[in-house]
Amino acid sequence: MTGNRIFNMEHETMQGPSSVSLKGIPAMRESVARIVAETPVTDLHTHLYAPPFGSLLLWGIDELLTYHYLVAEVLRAADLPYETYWAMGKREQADLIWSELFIKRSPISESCRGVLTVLSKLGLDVASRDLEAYRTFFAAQRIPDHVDTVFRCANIESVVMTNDPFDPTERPVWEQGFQGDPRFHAALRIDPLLNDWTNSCAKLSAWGYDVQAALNNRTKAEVRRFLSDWTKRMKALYMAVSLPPAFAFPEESPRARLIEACVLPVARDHNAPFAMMIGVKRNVNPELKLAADGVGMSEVDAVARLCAQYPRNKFMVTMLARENQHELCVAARKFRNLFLFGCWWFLNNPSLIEEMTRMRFELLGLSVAPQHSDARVLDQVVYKWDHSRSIIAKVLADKYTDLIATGWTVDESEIRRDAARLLGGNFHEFLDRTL
Ligand code: RAT
Ligand code: ZN
Repeated sequence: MTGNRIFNMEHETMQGPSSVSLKGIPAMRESVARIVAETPVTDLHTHLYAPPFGSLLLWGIDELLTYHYLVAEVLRAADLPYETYWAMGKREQADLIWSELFIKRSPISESCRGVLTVLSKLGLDVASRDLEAYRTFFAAQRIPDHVDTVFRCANIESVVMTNDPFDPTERPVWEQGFQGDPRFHAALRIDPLLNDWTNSCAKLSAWGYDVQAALNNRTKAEVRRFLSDWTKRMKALYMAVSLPPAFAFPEESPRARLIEACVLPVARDHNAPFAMMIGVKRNVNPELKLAADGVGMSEVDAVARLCAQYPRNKFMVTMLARENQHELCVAARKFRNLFLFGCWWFLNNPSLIEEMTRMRFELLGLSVAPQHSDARVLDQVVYKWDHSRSIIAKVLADKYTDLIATGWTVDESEIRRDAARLLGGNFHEFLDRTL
């Protein structure tokens, strides 16, 4: 072989492997891919904000490049002290990430590839590798028009935000009476309350709630009032928390006692699910700041005990460790009040999404929400959903292939119905369900 062969789109040939020779299967696969792409999504967990939240809504190329998933990657690749990176301005950090992860090496990681998918879907010339041209494009966009463009491009109907009443930047927007935006639903995020009761207790007290560090009855009633006030103020679809691998229930800890005495009763009153995202080891390497967190195996039994003990509460659960997924699926078979969602964070990679989606379909049929985006930057929903949709379509088509092999028939209206369930319908149905 001589020279440096260059591969580009013009010369690419796409021939998918087809081990199935049944007549009609290739046409079915095409229909599934098209229908899944055409089905609008309700993205049930993101870190996006509606435009009135101002600078909390991140978007554009420099935000895409400095996504914390890529920060972790650049600080492996680049030979520079952590503090040098953190002392840089955003644009300079983005330049470094572009140079180290896209130019000096091929951008094959899922987070790098995601940036390219976004650029390509927004109509930019990825082959040019012209970062300044991308900056010029984004500088010409205006929020909220850009929100419409991105939602259209990702075919998203609405997203659920992550709303933290303890966040000093976000809190005032709610207090000033943010009236909501049908494209951005709220979720009441209560990590500080459950994972750091000592500091949160002081804050609640400063905000006029009659609470004390000792969780006496008065304090519990006041925490319930706080949760209820914020659920109503935000019109929150659910309450949510992220939890460490060591999460246990029941337990003599403030967290478990607050869940039992405050979170679950308020959730029941509002018929709202309690979402638990379990398995994150916070701050494994503090030098990485937002990118500092890791993963560990968790106790599925803690989830099962909650579901068994509180059959009238609804639980949404995602776990971060790959090793927990099978046991979690089996737990969901046992409890109708347990709804599994998403391939969270370090699991949001094609090989793992495919494995998890296959396992969930095989054990739970269509009764899950196979994905959420976790997008922190508006434009990311374009890649997160493009990549996930094609995997969901592939696995779904494999399952239909198996059905067709038995003599069963599948028509387009049924494919449409199933896709609508997976990309939003199941979530809405679970929200509406009364147990
Ligand atoms: O996926 C992420 O961006 C993480 O940093 C976390 O925010 C995680 O998804 C969470 O919600 O805690
Ligand atoms: Zn998240």
